[in-house]
Parts: sequence; structure tokens; C-alpha cells
Amino acid sequence: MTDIKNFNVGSSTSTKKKGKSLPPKLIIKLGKFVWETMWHTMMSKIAPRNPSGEYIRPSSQFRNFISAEKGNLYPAVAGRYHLYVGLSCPWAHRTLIVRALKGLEEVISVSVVVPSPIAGGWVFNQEEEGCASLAQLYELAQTGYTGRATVPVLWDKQTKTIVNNESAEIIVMLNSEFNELALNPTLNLYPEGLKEKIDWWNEKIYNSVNNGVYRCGFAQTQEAYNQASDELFTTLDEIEAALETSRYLCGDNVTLADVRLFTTLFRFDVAYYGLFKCNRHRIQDYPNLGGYLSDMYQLQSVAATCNLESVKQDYYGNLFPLNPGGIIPSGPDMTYLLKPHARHRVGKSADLQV
Ligand SMILES: N[C@@H](CCC(=O)N[C@@H](CS)C(=O)NCC(=O)O)C(=O)O
Repeated sequence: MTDIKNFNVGSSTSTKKKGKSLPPKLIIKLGKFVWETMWHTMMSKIAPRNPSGEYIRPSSQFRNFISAEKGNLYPAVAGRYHLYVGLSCPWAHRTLIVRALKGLEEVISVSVVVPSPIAGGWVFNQEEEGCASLAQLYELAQTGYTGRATVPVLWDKQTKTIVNNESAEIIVMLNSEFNELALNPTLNLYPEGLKEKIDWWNEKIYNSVNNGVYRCGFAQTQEAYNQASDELFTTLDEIEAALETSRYLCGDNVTLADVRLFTTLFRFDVAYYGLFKCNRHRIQDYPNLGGYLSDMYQLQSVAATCNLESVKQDYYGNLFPLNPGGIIPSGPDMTYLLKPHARHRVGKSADLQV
């Protein structure tokens, strides 16, 4: 606790200019009022809320599809499409993983954007399409665009527009539409026979885990936080139980449901546990979830898409209202990601196993 006397705000020990300084109680009251007002104003900019203080994520606005079928408006061809991603972003990370697993590195190019506290959004390291920031790229795609300039963006270099900016849809396209060009065309992360189960997990995990951690971190009332935190840890318990007998969410092979869960789990102990107050348990404290996270991390080419330093820097360094001092924590120790995980005991070796 800070010693209020050090501020010389008119405590009884102060001998200077009696009557000119404010009493400590008033200073605290005033400071609290100003900070709370500012905090809610800033939070409403980064995190839209409903009247109960719950975080409401805006929906993505570009929803076109690339198709393997010739003659389509956006045909699957090599070299035409580009992905814009931020390394700290869990949604963008999904697209990098599916691109890597399918072997599409030579087919779809990538640029990494970085957060700029000055610009208040993502910017490019060097100009792209004549733009300095992602917001300008959105404007180029749609004049007068008023939504958020989010990553990932699937960009069409030919028509200079955004095909799609919804990660859940981009990964479906990358999985199925580029098989004629992919190095790993037989890998199917969304097989027909498992679609129902994958969709079931996706819906549950999106609300309470993927978006759930944001609902905790961006909650603006205690009730909204309590609700989000309860839902988050109830679902994590449910996943922990399912992973007792199943190597991955839907059996022995990795699916899109695992990719979507993984990018949140990977950031959990590093960012969400502390900054977003998701601190009932760490992922490494769950025997099955902890092992599952290491298992996914160690899959061929997944680790190369992961960047813990960017996660830490971007979350702690750029979400000012949640961390006004901007101090980046030194921990936690994440070496467990590289350790043997013993997940083989619950399922035979998967098709992606190294
Ligand atoms: N629904 C989108 C969400 C993407 C998203 O929220 N991305 C964040 C980064 S983690 C972003 O770019 N935020 C910038 C902003 O809101 O201004 C998806 O899954 O693709």
C-alpha cells in the first residue's frame, strides 16, 4: 500500500501552508472518481459492453469465401491471397496454424502487423498496398468503413479487397479449398463424419473460453466478471474430463476444434491468468489440459507459429486500461510446453505426430 503521507496532501503531520491542500480522504475520493470515469470511457473504446457491463464482441464484416471451384469470384489460386496477422492475436494465430499444417506457405503469403499505442491500432512495419496502418487497408477495401480494423485479414491482391476477416471462416477455407496447391492435401481438419462434434465443441468453447477470457478481462462489473469466470472454468473442467479418455477433442486426430482451443490455451498462463484475471487455475495445473497444450505445441510446424514474447508484450504493453503502468511481467516459466507430455497413453499416434 502506498503511504499517503508521502504525497503531502494535508495530513496532520504536514506543517506547510495550512488550509491550502486537500484532505487525504477527498484526494482519494476525487482520484477514484476521475480514474473510474476515465477507465469506463477507455474500456468502452476497446471493449463494447451491454448495460450489465458484459463485453460484447462486434461481429466481423467481410464474409466472402474462396472456393476451389473454377469460375468463382474468389478462386483458390496460388499467389493471389495474403494474410495479415498479429503474432499476439489468438484469432489470427488460428490461420497461421492451419496454413502451416496444410503446407500453404508458398501459396498464401503473410505479413505481420504490430500494435501501435500512438496510432491506437495495428500498423505495418513497412507500407503495404500504399497503407501505413491496418485501418487504412480496411478503408481501401471499403470506403467509409466504420468497424474495427481487426486481424486476421484475408486479402485479395488482385481486386485489392478483404475477402474475409473472420478467423473461424478463414480456417475452414484454408482447410478445404486449396488442396490442389497444398503440400499436405490429405490432412482434413474438418472431416464430414466429425463436423457435428467439432461444431458442438466450437460453439461451447467460443463462448466460454476463446471469447470467455475476453469476457473476464473486459468485464466492467463484478457480476459480469463472475459470470464469465464461472463459465470459463466450468468449460475447462469439462474439457479436462473429456481429455481423460481422448487424445484430442474429437478423438485421435487434430481437428479445427483443437486449433481454435489451442490458441487460447497457449496465451492463458502468460496473459489471461494475470491480465484478464482468469486466475482460478493455470493450464499447467490441469493434468490433461496441460499435457494436451504441450502435445499441440509439439505437433509438426505448430511451435514455429507461436511467439510467447509478442503475446506478453502486446497484451501487457498495449491494453492500457488493464495495465496503466505498462510493466511487463517476467514470468511465468513456460518450459513445460517443450517437455514430454505422456498424451500417447490416451490415444494412438495422430496423423500429424512428429
Ligand atoms: N472475430 C474476429 C476477431 C478478431 C479480433 O478481435 N482481433 C483483435 C486482435 S486479438 C483485433 O485485431 N483487435 C483490434 C481492434 O479491435 O481494434 C476473428 O475471429 O477473426
